[in-house]
Amino acid sequence: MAGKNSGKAAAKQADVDEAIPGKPTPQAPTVEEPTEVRGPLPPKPDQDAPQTVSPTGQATGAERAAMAQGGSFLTTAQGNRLHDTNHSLKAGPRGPVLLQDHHLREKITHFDHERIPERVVHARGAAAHGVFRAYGTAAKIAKAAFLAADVETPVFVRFSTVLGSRGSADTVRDTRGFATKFYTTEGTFDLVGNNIPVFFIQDAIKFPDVIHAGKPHPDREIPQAQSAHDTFWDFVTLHTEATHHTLWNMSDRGIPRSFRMMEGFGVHTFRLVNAEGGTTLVKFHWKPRLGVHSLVWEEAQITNGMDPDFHRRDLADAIEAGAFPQWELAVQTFPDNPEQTFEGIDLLDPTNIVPEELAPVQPIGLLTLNANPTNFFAETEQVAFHPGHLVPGIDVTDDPLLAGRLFSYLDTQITRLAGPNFAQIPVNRTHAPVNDMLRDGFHQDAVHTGVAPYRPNSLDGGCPFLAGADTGAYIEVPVELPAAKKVREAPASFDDHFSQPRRFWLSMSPVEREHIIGAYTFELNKCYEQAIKERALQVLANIDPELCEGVAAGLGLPAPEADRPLASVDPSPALSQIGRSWPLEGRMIGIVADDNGDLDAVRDLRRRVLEAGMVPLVIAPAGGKLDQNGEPITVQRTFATARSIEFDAVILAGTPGPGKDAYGARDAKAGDPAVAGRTETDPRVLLMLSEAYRHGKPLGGWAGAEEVFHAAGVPTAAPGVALGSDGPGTLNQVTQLLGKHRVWERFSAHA
Ligand code: HDE
Repeated sequence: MAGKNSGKAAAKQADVDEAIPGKPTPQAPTVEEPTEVRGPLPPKPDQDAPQTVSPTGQATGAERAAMAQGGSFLTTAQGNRLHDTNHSLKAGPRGPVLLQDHHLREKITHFDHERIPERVVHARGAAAHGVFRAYGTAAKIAKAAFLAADVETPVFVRFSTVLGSRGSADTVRDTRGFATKFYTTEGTFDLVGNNIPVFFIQDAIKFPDVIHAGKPHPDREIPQAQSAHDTFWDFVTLHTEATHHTLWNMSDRGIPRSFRMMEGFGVHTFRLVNAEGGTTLVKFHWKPRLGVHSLVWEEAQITNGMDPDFHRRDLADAIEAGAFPQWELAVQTFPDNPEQTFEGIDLLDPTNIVPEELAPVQPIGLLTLNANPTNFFAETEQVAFHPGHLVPGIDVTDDPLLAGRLFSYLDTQITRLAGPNFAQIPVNRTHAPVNDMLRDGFHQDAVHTGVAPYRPNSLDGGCPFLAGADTGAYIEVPVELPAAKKVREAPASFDDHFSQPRRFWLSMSPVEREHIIGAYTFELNKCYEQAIKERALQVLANIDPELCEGVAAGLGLPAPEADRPLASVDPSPALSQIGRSWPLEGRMIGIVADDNGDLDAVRDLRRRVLEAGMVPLVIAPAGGKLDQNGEPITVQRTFATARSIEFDAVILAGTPGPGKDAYGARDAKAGDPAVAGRTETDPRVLLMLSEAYRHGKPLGGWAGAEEVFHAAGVPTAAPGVALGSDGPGTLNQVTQLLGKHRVWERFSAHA
């Protein structure tokens, strides 16, 4: 319709003047309806909606998706067919390359520009597509269409670490990003959260500072993706508001077992608005169906070397296997009082949580991730989140950290995605109709029609019109603000930096406290500056003397006294990760096997592990198949490629009988000089068992397994070592143990 009016560009000036509001417009067309909005931009033919091989085996366009290109012939970007892409055009086979080789120039030029700047933070990430189904339980407090009962909304979720570069390892000690893009019918809503519910700073103006402190040192650019260095600890001990977030980072939350097994938090307090205009303050939570689980520190460090893509692989493998990760979206609700506090907790201070025991976490919908991205760059790398992408029914509060974020995300994409049109990139395209007046700019893909991208106008029939509350407009809540002076100050309530950390510490079980002490001790021992270590101990003394003394002992320094009264707070049991049993879907069970052993038992064990929804990985001296007489068993890991970190539990299956070499003889046969002539269990198997034991993982075996455990230094009477009489019985014991994630009794401080 806009195009229809373009002929009016030649309208006489007098007609235009008369169309301006306020002037009589006798000839102006009467427009009853707004211009037809155009639908979301369709994907380009070569950028169809992401397709993956369906995890349940129904391939949806898989053949096409599996190929890098469509069509039979290789072409240039302009569609000219090519007959050679391996030789440059030369003056004779040994002669100089000719400048006129347009294919060479196009190929190299395009390659030269393949990289874009990585994200300034959260550069390392992995993502998946999915669907969010609302329970309708939030409909009374939020009018957002996607929160109404049973509405299904497509989503794209990106998980990330914060400090590391794009190629850094996954299992570093760090906060994890948990950013969700909901493609709702009313426009895109982004919930850009983290796996830790609080933040280091209370005011966005310090964000460049905290990130400069956490990133590698500017001279040598080391260490990569680590907080264990002087500048980080310098910052967080000088800005004690960072104490709470730092404590969470030093807890097991800083090293999640899997993206599938971590919580997510919106961090800030948001304001929900219902159809009647009533408002409620809320904090958003994501609750994983598989529970909240972590690695242990040594395991995380080994993983960084053995499998730096551990979390990325885990997410993709689980989805491909059909073990779709799920989270419930939930809210804590608070009355929208003018003080914006709840039970004395300042809701505008992003270093605070509200304990679940004070404000229950109420589920409002279910997120299921069910498809891997088709192309990492197109989707995971180019996705652009923004906390300001809001829909009617969800508004922001005056948290000063959130205010800075509302500026930063849009701004950063302009550099990262080279211009202001990144909303047109397929993964960023809204699923709601678009009718904006934004024009031109780098990478403008739309061919806009009409001549009047301004309002009001007379040339495009006065369109587009503006919506009101009854026609789905986003209208900010008209919050009343107290009369105030313009100042650079924080409220006095932002000064309490220790009572919330103390609550967290008191809520931890003994083994979790032991891990926290270990983490602080490790990180501070990596610092060079004595003054920083001493300042850190003072901060810890203000949280709790046991914490401070434990770390001081590890640093070889005296423990200072608290320089203020310790806060009197109740623990929040919900903060502990230990004590419950959880589903085991997608857990990795290492099955150590050998041609020498009972392969029927190995086959049976594999089947039972699969039936329990877990993943069996057979580990044997060499690759290929284990095959005595029956159906061959595929070997997934050899003694050289396996390491304990990959498995949640290890079972010695079908141990060779007495007098036979257990797990080792075949290597010697395979001619591996490192083990030639060995007649004992391969040391790599022993290492795997002793590591798994040290990391609190369930171990199992039967028949001759006891001897192998002894050789590995694993006491068979220790908790969590399941010695059964056969495979099924052993597996039963192992799965019981695994439901609690780890054998906590193995750590010196018991849960
Ligand atoms: Fe971010 N943050 N952030 N952040 N953030 C970015 O935006 C920023 C903060 C979070 O997977 C950047 O697109 C400021 C809190 C996630 O693409 C940037 C402040 C929380 C992601 C930015 C914060 C987050 C980012 C870099 C302090 C949890 C990754 C690239 C005021 C609630 C999103 C980008 C993805 C990314 C700014 C603090 C979460 C620079 C200024 C608090 C999950 O715009």
